[in-house]
Amino acid sequence: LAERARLSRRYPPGVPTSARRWRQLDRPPLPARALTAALVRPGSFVTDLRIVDETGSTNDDVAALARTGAAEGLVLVAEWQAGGRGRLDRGWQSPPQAGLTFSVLLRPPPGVPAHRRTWLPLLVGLAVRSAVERLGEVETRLKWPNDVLLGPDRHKVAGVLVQVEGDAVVAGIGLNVTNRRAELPPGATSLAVEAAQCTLRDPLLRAILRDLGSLYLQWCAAGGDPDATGLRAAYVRACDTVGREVRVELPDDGELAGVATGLDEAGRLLVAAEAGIRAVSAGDVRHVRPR
Ligand code: BT5
Repeated sequence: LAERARLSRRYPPGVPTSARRWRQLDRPPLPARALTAALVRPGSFVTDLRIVDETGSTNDDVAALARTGAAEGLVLVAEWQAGGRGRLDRGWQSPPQAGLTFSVLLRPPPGVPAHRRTWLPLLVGLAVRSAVERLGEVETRLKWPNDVLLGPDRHKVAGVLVQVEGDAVVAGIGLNVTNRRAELPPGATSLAVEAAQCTLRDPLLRAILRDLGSLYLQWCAAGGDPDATGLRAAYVRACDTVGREVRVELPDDGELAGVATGLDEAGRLLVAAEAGIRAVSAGDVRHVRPR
């Protein structure tokens, strides 16, 4: 009854909004006020937290806000995205309030050279991984460049989409939380499907933003150096791709087959192929498949 009363306060009768679709007792909305109180404080990494019921893509919205001069640390969370984006021409789909879909605005300081910004997708993946492992009490692996894998079949539980917008960088994160198997595309999983200890989006969002803030600020303080901060080593330890035979699909160039031997100083995957060692960057890769 209390839950029903709360929902009818949120969506009072006579408000014919699509919000009524969101009434799902097992998928409560994010508590905007409590989250803001916990995350937006003087000196915090998060400077502005906005939660909307619905949008096209949070990455598009934050990119637009970046163009108008919005400050670093702005976070936009959508309870549902009509046009969630993956890399290249792919999409990200998740039912309302089942997962976390949000974007964070970063403005790396001038002390971080542009060529080191390519570490950001990997840094964000590490932050999502550490938060999910701590709260979910599960073990995850990373698939280069930006997938977080979970469960015995190593299915994708989270994806990261980082885009550059002038001097700013938009880091988008999609994490499957209570998604049921039938609501997931092939090869995907969720924290609920894998029986993780925590399937509450509120603490998960807090933990991801805390871990992202601390990793990112350390990295900025080190001028983006991937070794001074231990970022390269941490990524390689967490990553399933390095050390494997892989096939990499390149949009223009066909396919590259070889052994992934490591990451170069820009976070590119080094693939030892017949023709020699080649570095592939996240933006140029369509797919990496372990063989
Ligand atoms: C990604 O792309 O994995 C990056 C996804 C980033 C999504 C977030 S949500 C908030 C922010 N706003 C946005 O518009 N985007 C970001 P990629 O590596 O290209 O993988 C995309 C592929 O993942 C798709 O082609 C599907 O096969 C698969 N996919 C789609 N929805 C999924 C889901 N919920 N869980 C797992 N895989 C999914």
